[in-house]
Amino acid sequence: MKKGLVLKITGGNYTIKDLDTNEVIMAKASGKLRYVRVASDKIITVSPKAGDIVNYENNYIESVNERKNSLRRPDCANIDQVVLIFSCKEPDFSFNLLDNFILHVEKENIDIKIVITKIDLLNDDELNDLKKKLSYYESIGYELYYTSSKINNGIDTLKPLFENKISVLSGQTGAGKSSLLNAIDPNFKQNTNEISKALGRGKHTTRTTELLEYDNGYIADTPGFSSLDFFGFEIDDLKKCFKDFYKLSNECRYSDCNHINEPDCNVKNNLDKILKSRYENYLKFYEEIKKNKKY
Ligand SMILES: Nc1nc2c(ncn2[C@@H]2O[C@H](COP(=O)(O)OP(=O)(O)OP(=O)(O)O)[C@@H](O)[C@H]2O)c(=O)[nH]1
Ligand SMILES: [Mg+2]
Ligand SMILES: [Zn+2]
Repeated sequence: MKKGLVLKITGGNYTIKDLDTNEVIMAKASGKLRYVRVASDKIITVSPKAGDIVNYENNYIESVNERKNSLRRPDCANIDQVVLIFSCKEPDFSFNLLDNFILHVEKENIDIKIVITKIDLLNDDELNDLKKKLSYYESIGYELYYTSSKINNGIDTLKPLFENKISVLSGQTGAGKSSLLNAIDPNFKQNTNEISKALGRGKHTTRTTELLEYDNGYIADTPGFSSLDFFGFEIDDLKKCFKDFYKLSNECRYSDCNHINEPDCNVKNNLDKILKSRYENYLKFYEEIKKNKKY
């Protein structure tokens, strides 16, 4: 059996790269791989996704190798780092969506970097104001980068981040993921599209996850999202994945403290050091997850 890396999937056609010959070929998945198995409350997806190492023969994928990790949104496996792409304007920057994306990636325990795009659309005061707020994320361990693909600002600083890694660009639709890839390497020629003025967001220009070769690694362009659900989340996931809160929580009086109404909560005692929107988003996500659990 030959081994290949899945680069892209379009309508049941798999683009895979043979790991011995480096040849890129088209393949189909054998019947047994084309379903999703539900075991107790866990969903085990056995269909190959981008980033999977598969075993194949005669242009048919027969099995999927064990994954190091896997994301559902965007749909991708074996990721070394997720680079979250958020525009400072058009669409407007959203702390809620940023915290939500961080939560989803932290749940899979994958490294995160944050890139703020379209800085050409802000004046100096606006940009400094955003930087000040976002410095909170640096203080809790997330590297932050500011770029403009349009005026080629900050792009060179990003390039070394991708060496030898499978990186996934993920984030809000219309934030400029595909544009950023084209700025990093014009040979990528990814499709880009105006954001909708009426909806204030992107038009889902990128429809499918695609791994692009770069610097001994791969960068995945992915479809953006305007919101993310909490499917499969437990309150415990939330508490762990807000890693700034998690660090503080070992000094909460109760070990199962939710950091909401409990007495002697070390998170609440430190609210003056936590970005206000971050705690508010925590509360919103808490309510959402609880609501989902009721059904
Ligand atoms: N002013 C400005 N516009 C940008 C910049 N980067 C991207 N854009 C514009 O933003 C729009 C959306 O860019 P895309 O690259 O298609 O966004 P995307 O994140 O790939 O969107 P989806 O594929 O739908 O998720 C396009 O009209 C781009 O020209 C930038 O740095 N500055
Ligand atoms: Mg795109
Ligand atoms: Zn607490």
